[in-house]
Amino acid sequence: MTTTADLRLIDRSLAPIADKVLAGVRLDRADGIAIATTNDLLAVGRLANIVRERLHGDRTYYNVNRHLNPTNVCVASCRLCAFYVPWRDRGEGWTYTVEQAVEMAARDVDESVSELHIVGGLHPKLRVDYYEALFRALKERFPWVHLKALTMIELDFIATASRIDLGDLIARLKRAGLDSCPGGGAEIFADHVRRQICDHKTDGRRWLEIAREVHRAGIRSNCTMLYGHVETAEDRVDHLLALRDLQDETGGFQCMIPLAFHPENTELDHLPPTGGRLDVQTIATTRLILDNVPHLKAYWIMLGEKIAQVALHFGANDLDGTVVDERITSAAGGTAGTGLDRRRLEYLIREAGRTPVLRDTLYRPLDPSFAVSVSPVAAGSSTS
Ligand code: V47
Repeated sequence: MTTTADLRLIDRSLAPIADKVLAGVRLDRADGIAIATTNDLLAVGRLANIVRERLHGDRTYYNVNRHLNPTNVCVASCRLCAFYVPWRDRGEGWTYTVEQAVEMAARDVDESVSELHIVGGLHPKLRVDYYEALFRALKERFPWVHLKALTMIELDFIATASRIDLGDLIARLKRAGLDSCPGGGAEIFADHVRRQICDHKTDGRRWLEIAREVHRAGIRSNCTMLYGHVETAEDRVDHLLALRDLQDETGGFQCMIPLAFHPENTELDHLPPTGGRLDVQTIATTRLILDNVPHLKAYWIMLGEKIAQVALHFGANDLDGTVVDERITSAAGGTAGTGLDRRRLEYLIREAGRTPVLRDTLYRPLDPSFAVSVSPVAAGSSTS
């Protein structure tokens, strides 16, 4: 059994935190700030790895998924975002009809794909009936595919634009085929940060309220944290604590995804991209503070293949999926590529010394023969 002495801490002030982690005692805000700011990066990584291996052993999950973005027209104009086209320039963006969206999905979806990840801009003309029709049409064409769709921000906007109650919206979308919700749009909950990076967006308190309603309706969701812009370590820890409180209440979050800010082509392009130290220290801090969300994703699209591999030893137990047509990170200067072959994901996991497990969206292991990849993206095509 590992003891605090075995950890050979360079930063001795981490010893009481190490004692707690080894004893399975919950960490508090001050602990979070200490682990988010210490220079003893390897100690933080070792601690997060202990928690990761306690939960998952060597198992590292990935899925075969596709992204679908029905529109990039958005009225929110977030400074952090390079994906959107503002409403006044909507002619320069795309907005698919239901038929076009299904055809876009059909380009890339076959029997190997278990999940469609569907998010888009806040388009004032796309109301509840559009999303109901979209989900029904997708389910009819691809009945085996799990629809992970609409962030808390989109749900809030669609309910308002459709002039219906949030509870009714969720119930209608669920009947139409919504299976779970992705974690985007959480950014950093602190108002002073949101004012600088996404001032017209649903605020942090409301994001949490909507997630609570989604979970109450029996729908699981993911959660995210966008880091590496104007926020402080305290803001990150407070964000994680707010998610932890809600998870204590609902148990509805299945996976957390820390998202590395990409500044290119955004209004925040004076900021540098995140460095490797912040990336892995944020993964580790997340694993240690957010102790009640089972899965932690190192999203290879945002981290790049190599940092994502290292993150598998700093607390992460999932790489996300094959994706194929990613548009949000690539618009903001992401260089990791927009899709990976399943064999490449398995290679990255094995090369990191872990055991790949093909999963569905709800983390049920799939028989590997389920998804013999016929993805058009060649193995090793990533530039990272
Ligand atoms: O909602 C936007 C963020 C999110 C930028 O739930 C940016 O399984 C970095 O939420 N730099 C979309 N991030 C991605 C997302 C996600 C990805 C993978 C899996 C899951 C899941 C969710 O990315 C947005 C926003 O929070 N974002 N612009 C940017 N420039």
